[in-house]
Amino acid sequence: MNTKILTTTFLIALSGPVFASGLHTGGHAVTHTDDETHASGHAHGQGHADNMHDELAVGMPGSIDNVTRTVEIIMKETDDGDMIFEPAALDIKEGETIRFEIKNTGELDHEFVLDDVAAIMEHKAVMDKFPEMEHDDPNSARLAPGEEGEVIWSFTNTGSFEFACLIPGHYESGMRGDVVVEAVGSADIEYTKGTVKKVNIKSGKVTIIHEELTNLGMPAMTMVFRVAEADMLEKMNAGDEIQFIADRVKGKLTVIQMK
Ligand SMILES: [Cu+2]
Repeated sequence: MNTKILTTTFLIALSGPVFASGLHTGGHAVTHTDDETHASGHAHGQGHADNMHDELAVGMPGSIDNVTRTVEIIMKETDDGDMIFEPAALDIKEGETIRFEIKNTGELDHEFVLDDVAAIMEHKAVMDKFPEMEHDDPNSARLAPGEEGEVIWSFTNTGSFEFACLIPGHYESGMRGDVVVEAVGSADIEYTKGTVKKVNIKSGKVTIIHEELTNLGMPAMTMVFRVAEADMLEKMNAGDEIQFIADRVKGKLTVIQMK
């Protein structure tokens, strides 16, 4: 009960500056403020899996049906007195839905909170003040020694994020990890250099003397391409040096981008 009284007091006291500045989205704070009138029994974090305010910079709660990958995360203390996550760095592609299978193999309680760095820092400051607080948000899991938990998260945005244990003292002892979410594709395909030999507006084709097209596994040669958009042809003249990306579109070699 102590925790709940504290939580409520804390929400009344802090619903302004701390929450509004991004610990959670604005709507989150409003939800709790409304709850005060009828719900001393509402633990912090309850009742908002069903609203759209769960979307954070780092993404949003995912559904088991859309999981693209399972990542096991171990939380524990080490013999030299550190506290760690294993692994402590994750590379994720934008659009992935990850099922974090989290295990506390240590001898103390630990938690896994996934967020952007600024929100982690604010959240941490609150936890340092109110160590009794327990979180049950979709982006977090708190586990007793030996316990296992799960967070399913959909990474809808690119960027650098963090996961951390915000139980006082744990972050300082090493309990944090980096999450980098990268865009899919854009870095994989590079522009190829070529020289326009002939443009045939009527047939919608262009002949290009090109260097190796690595994405198609095609050596340097002179070839006829279609274009993805008709106005590309208007920008091409015989003799132009261009950079382009080609791919198969409906089985035909097509210039899909050009600069
Ligand atoms: Cu911890």
